[in-house]
Amino acid sequence: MSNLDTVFEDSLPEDHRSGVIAVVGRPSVGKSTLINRILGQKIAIVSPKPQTTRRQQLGIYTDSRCQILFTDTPGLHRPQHKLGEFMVKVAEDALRDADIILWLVDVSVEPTAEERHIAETVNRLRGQTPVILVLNKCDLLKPELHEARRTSYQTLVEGAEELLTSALDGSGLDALMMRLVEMLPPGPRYYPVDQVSEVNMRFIAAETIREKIILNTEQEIPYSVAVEVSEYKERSDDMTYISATIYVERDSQKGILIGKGGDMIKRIGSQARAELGEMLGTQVYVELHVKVLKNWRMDEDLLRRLGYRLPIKTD
Ligand SMILES: Nc1nc2c(ncn2[C@@H]2O[C@H](COP(=O)(O)OP(=O)(O)OP(=O)(O)O)[C@@H](O)[C@H]2O)c(=O)[nH]1
Ligand SMILES: [Mg+2]
Repeated sequence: MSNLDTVFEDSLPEDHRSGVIAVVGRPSVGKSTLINRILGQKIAIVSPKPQTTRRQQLGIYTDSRCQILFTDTPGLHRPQHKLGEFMVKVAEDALRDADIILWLVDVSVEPTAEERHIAETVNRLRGQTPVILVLNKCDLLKPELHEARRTSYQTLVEGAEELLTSALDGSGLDALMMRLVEMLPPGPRYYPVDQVSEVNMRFIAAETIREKIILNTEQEIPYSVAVEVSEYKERSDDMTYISATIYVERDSQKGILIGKGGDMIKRIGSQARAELGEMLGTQVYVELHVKVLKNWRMDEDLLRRLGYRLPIKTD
């Protein structure tokens, strides 16, 4: 790095802006896809199945003018078990703590009763925080329906401006970023320029394995698994060893996850190994074990043991 670059890095422009943007909405509207796309890097797992994201996850966008801290959140829904309650609480906390709320909706479908329930949550918790209604998945919407759909979503939240985006093909994202920079308050850079998230490789490994399970299984299985990495070792410069336990709720789920002759667990392992290998630039060895932890989603103690803990608030 030249001296000039160093000076540029150290001295931020006078009107440098920063802040926290909570990305909230119904499951599957594209919250994680949007953040990954803006960051140009996969920091959160994505799947066509609802309730993929389970925790709050930070995505850090930095350029010379601003630092934007995106919080990806679990989809807001009516919880059916303790894990669901935890997920909704995480999203609600993120809403309360934000400088700006991005409320994502799937503009390719009409608002449902579920969406009206979320509108009620957003309106109740937002206080004075500005809300941008992000009409995502516009690539799936016929242009002649734009106006009608815009109106049906606009009526759900008072005084929100709205923007059409496609997190999949990137359209509308430059306009969204420009608007966010305009709206953010002046503020410092909180994280180093090259940091894009707060999670460590152990967590990324567990999430990557969970994503491959979600993509390869059906019905209850995607929702009934938790993944815990018990060992993560860089055995040499070109070899990483990862051992993980997949917890399921019932014996029958264990059987399905292992598959005939172990073919399902092998497929999950090899897909995770390929993705992690590309990410790490090393050979990766993934060892997977499946264990039954009866009804863990209903049990607060087990949830805590698996790391689903709400942060302790100091204020
Ligand atoms: N066509 C289209 N598909 C999209 C778009 N954004 C996301 N998707 C797809 O929608 C599905 C859900 O995306 P996610 O990013 O996992 O959604 P999410 O809102 O994070 O979902 P949860 O974590 O379950 O709350 C995936 O299959 C994405 O590829 C979009 O703009 N257009
Ligand atoms: Mg998500």
